[in-house]
Amino acid sequence: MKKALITGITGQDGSYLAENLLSKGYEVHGMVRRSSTETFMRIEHIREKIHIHQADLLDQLSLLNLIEEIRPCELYNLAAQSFVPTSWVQPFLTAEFTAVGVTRILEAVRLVDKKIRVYQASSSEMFGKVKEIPQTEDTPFYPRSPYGVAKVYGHWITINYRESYGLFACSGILFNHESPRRGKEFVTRKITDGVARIKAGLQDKLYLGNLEAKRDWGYAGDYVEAMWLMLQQDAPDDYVIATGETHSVKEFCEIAFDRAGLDWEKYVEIDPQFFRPAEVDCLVGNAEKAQKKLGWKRKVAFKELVHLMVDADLKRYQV
Ligand code: NAP
Ligand code: F7E
Repeated sequence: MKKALITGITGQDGSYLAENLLSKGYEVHGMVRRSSTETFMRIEHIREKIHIHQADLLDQLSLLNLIEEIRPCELYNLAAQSFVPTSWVQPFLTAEFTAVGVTRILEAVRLVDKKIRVYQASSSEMFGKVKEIPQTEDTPFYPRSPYGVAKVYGHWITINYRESYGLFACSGILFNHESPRRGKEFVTRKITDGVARIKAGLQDKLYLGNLEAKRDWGYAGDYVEAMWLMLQQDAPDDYVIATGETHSVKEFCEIAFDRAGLDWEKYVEIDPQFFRPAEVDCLVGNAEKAQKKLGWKRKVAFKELVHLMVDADLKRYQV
């Protein structure tokens, strides 16, 4: 039985990846950091089928001991401080988790067993103020937040360990991917949760920032399959995972409110606190390499994604 270790298993992607690997027959191990209350909501339904271990990206020895104990065939490093606005408030912590944390994982793998295959969760935020449209694996980076800068470090240290030590380490440059399990601070889930709360009479308005920002939004369930595919290849490589379409926050609002029979313009208000010190205006990825080499294809289209997220939130509020 193949063993996988997932850091960030309590997050959106970690929970979908754990389900995906269980369905493929893997023994799934998840790394969680210690907190005063458990954050296992997303993995509650599979809690009995997976193995949970405590360790922290900040603590090198805990990572080394964990990898030595489990000896996974595959390691998916999904843990990170992943919310862009927080990276301006806590830039050092973001660098420790999201950048240097990657080196700690790679060092632990190098010392324990160089045959462990590693997936690093890189991000389209690395493209930031884009140098090329659409963005590919060869597009130069221009990150626009401490988060984006930290991810650039994580990307290059992954490549460096591959080239320096021959690790099977892949960097997946994933564009935004969403689901009903998305954290409520991210714009898509903030909108779909807001729609459901408005419909249920629990709030009157939804306060947002830059409605003109455009993103290439896909479904998280489709994207975790790409992570797995990268680690099944003969040689390690880096891949862009995206839909090739871009949509504005305003467009997302229109479709989401419409799904609940509401007119978005009556409810959405602009609040300057949600604007960023430096914005990423428009992202759109070209996933041709992943399509050709991995045979990866997204299954859920944009409108379908918005609908499934709104429907899940309406159901949660029973409206
Ligand atoms: P998420 O929901 O925010 O999950 C982040 C996970 O990291 C959580 O399980 C969190 O644990 C864990 N974590 C944070 N700091 C940690 C630490 N010091 N030690 C151990 N664990 C720690 O993020 P996601 O959306 O699933 O994204 C997964 C990864 O892909 C992240 O690296 C993110 O930056 C990257 N990414 C995401 C997207 C996207 O659109 N979703 C796109 C590109 C790249 P707690 O439960 O304890 O907080
Ligand atoms: O913002 C605009 C905001 O926070 C998207 C992370 O998973 O994807 C995510 O990062 C856009 C931005 O995601 C609000 O200004 C408007 O332009 O949902 P978001 P993100 O910053 O793109 C990448 C790929 C990652 O790697 C990250 O980990 O929406 N926006 N109004 C707003 N955003 C938020 N959060 N809240 C608003 O009220």
